[in-house]
Amino acid sequence: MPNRERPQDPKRFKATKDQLLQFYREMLLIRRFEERAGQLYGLGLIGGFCHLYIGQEAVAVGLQSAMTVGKDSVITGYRDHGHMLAYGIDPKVIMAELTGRAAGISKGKGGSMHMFSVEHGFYGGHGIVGAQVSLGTGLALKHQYSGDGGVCLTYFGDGAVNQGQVYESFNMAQLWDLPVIYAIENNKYAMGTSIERSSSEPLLYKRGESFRIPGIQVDGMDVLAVRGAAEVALEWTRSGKGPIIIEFLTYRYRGHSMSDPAKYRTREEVQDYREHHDPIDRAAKELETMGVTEEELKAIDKEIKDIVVEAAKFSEEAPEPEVSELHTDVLVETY
Ligand SMILES: Cc1ncc(C[n+]2csc(CCOP(=O)(O)OP(=O)(O)O)c2C)c(N)n1
Ligand SMILES: [Mg+2]
Repeated sequence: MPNRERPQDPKRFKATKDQLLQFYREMLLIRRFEERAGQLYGLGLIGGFCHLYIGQEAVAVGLQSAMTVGKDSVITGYRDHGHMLAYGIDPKVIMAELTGRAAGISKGKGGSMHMFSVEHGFYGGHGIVGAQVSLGTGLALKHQYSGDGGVCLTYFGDGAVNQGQVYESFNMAQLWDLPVIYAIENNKYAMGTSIERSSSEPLLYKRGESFRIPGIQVDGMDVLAVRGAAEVALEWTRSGKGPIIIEFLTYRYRGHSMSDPAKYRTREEVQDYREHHDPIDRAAKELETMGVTEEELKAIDKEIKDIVVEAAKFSEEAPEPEVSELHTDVLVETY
């Protein structure tokens, strides 16, 4: 019988000081890592595409904090460095992948958009908009089939949401009660196209209605609201009720990729988000009310900067892949 039950309304997560400090640290790591990646790109050390996650940190950090590495799986598009950092993957091997070095997580052959770590249950890193939705639904089928209790967290954007394969996936996921959380990161733009220009139904959490998939909308600039929604979604999927959609209202501060003329939005709009809705500033203010001092926050900043400096140094000094690696990992088998 089709499911008509609704998930409960998510509540803002009541974090302890230590939990919020951890979220703060992880968001700051993503911010500083991405800033450094932007600089390395400018210096010509990173080739190809590079999509930064700056502004959206609370989504990956809040969601990943509720997942179980080793049991659950995660898949996303090309804006993937932040998700990997939030999943606890070593910044050094991510940065080395960006600079195309053999020590990179995809041996320096995947670059910014194609990073994987099966060990962490991280299945990429996909350049084809929307492709990760059907793949993520397949990963959920694997969890169900093998009875491993895992859930697949499938991220995609407000642009990907208009892709046809998304709806074929929704249909199957609901029909088979697959354990998948569809996390829509609505940062209001798909390259230079605003959601108003592209979507006849801009309330993206409703996109599962014709498949009877419940959806909730959450402030994606508030890490505790994100974590609260993650708890509801996990309870729903883990108890066998099938898929759920969460729409995160978020914003990217930088261009779509490093080569973006940014003519489709005003500076004032970006400034407003940076000044009034920044997820890291918000967490810092909340930590201060919990008794964390400015000095303690500065010490964390220093600690994070050191990690990023070390990752950048590693990524610049590590050797490039051998020429003999050019034809490896192209096909699973040799023909
Ligand atoms: C199938 C396909 N069509 C078009 C593109 C070109 N493209 C790359 S990113 C992008 C926009 C996607 O926007 P969104 O889903 O909102 O994700 P965001 O970049 O905002 O994270 C497009 C159209 C592509 N990579 N794949
Ligand atoms: Mg978008």
